[in-house]
Amino acid sequence: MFIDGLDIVDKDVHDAIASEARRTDEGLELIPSENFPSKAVLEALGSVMNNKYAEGYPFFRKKDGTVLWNRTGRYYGGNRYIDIVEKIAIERAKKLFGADHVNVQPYSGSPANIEVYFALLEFGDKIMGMDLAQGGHLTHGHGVNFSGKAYNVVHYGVDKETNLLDYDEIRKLAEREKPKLIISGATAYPRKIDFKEFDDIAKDVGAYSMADIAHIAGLVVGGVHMSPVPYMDVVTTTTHKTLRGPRGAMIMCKEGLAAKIDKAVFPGMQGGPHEHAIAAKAVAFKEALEPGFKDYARQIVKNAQALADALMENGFKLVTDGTDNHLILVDLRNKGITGKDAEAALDASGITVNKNTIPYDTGTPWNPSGIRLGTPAVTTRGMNESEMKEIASFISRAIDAAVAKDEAALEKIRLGVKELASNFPIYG
Ligand code: DSN
Repeated sequence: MFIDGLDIVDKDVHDAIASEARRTDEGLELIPSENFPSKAVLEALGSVMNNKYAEGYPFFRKKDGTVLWNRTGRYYGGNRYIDIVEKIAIERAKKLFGADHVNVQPYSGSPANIEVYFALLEFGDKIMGMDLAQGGHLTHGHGVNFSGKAYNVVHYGVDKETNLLDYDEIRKLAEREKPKLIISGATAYPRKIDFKEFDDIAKDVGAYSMADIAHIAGLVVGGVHMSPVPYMDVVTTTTHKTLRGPRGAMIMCKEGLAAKIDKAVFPGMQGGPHEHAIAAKAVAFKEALEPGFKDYARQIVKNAQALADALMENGFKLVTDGTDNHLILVDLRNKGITGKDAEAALDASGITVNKNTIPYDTGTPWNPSGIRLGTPAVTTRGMNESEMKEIASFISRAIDAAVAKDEAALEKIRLGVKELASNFPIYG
């Protein structure tokens, strides 16, 4: 039974998957939150670990908080191999980030963040996070999100002149508002974040500190961004962005918060953990512990800086005039094109980016004034600074062609992109 492959069982889905593989192979993925995990990660993800229910944990926590690693804490039988894998994932994650405690069960970044709030706060408590419109995340208190509805939110943003975080202003806001939790971390901030300063502010006003390092986790592991783990009460991250694992997330915390966090994840928010994803996380953590991962992380930043410089040479205006990390926020207002139209034109040229608001944007999230680019996926393919110059030239020509409504030029660029991409196969 069940021995036929996808091509026999479901041609529609098979063909769509094959087309998606071709799209990524022939194009350039520049969305900063995307990446290509290894075949080994994908193999674990598509394994029999998918089939098992394992509510609970691979350890038993006694009422007094003592953790017994030699006793299972599962509510279902048959979990001896699942326990092996989840324990490996936890141990590797702890080693990778130097964390006291790690919960590897969160399904993704948004659940992970909500789980932290659920663990540390009462509904209605005050939280402080970065405004989505200025580079934060939906779950950092946006009004349309659960975080903005269940909690009383105060937002900080970036300085209007410099577009940088202003820690004095953030401190003043925290002192005035006295939030119970201060969230740091961003999805569209091209500069380094001083997590120690955020933690100092939180401690001084009696708030919990939390960093969401979803975007930069791989850079933290690679030593090219400050780690918040030594300072912050809690750190969340997805596992699929710069960290280059499967889609998923994890929560790291100080030992004293471990029981609260675990209880908020299960049974507080989630049921059965996705053990196939946890197996794939374990594989990705092993890869990230290899010395070569640091070279990859360093190259992501070098590539982003080379791409930023080349874009500026091509007349693009960048928010903060450059980048220290993996991402670039382009302000398109001097180019006579919106983020939405630029995204479409680049897509037609085989270059995938996403439209994005820039700080103090007068456009809307659906049609903003910027685009967001990043280098993790092209770095994984083995590209370096010289390819970044070529990519900047493709982007510049595509934007000019879009403004001139020159579809033939877009097609020519697409062929050039395809040729460049063909030298860097993704899965061999
Ligand atoms: N959607 C992610 C991003 O693209 O930044 C954040 O969750």
